[in-house]
Amino acid sequence: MKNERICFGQLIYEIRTGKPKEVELLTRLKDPTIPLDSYLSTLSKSESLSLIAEQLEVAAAIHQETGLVSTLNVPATLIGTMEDNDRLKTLIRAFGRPLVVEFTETYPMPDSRACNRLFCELRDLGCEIALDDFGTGFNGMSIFADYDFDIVKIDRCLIMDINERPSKVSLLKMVIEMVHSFGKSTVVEGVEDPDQIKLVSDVQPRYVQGFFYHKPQYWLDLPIMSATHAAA
Ligand SMILES: [Ca+2]
Repeated sequence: MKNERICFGQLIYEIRTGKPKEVELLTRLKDPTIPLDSYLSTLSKSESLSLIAEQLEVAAAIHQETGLVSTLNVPATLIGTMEDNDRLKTLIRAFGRPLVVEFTETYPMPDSRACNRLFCELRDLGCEIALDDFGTGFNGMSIFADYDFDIVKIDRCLIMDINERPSKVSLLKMVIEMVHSFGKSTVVEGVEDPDQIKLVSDVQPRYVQGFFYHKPQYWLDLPIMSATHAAA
């Protein structure tokens, strides 16, 4: 059916143990001819909230079956009026389980006081707050001082070609150490091959995700779900 959504997931692994820690839920469309980004950009706030409600149902099923925490992409447009914030909080309060909420780095970022107030309220509901796609938004380093994120997800652009460009290893190391010095956690995104995972592991982010482990796939087909189903 046109515009019918499917929920995909990609596991996020802890570097120290090599075990899956969280699962990022991702929207896909059944009709592959519709570009996803333009579809998502046309959603009204109400439609974005419906999409989040759908993903929370999946997050609840995954948590119930595997204990894994889900991470959801929430558009920064929902950091708006008190009414928008309340609608988001109502959904998350009803969900009632631990959750990670990712906000993509945009330029310019919404007002830091409004963001931090919402982040604080979401934290009270059991959420951790992640900054998504760091390295693509041209906000500069002050973003870490101004915005109260718990987790920084480092965009794949910082590790692309890292095998051929040693200077990128130094850059990644510097970013990770700086983020950790602010007391925040790190996820490196887009790790694709064994050489990259070796280089990335050496600079010690907390978590990694990428094609090296697996491509995003329908949530019921995730390795962790299949293992649970096979064991059942
Ligand atoms: Ca994301």
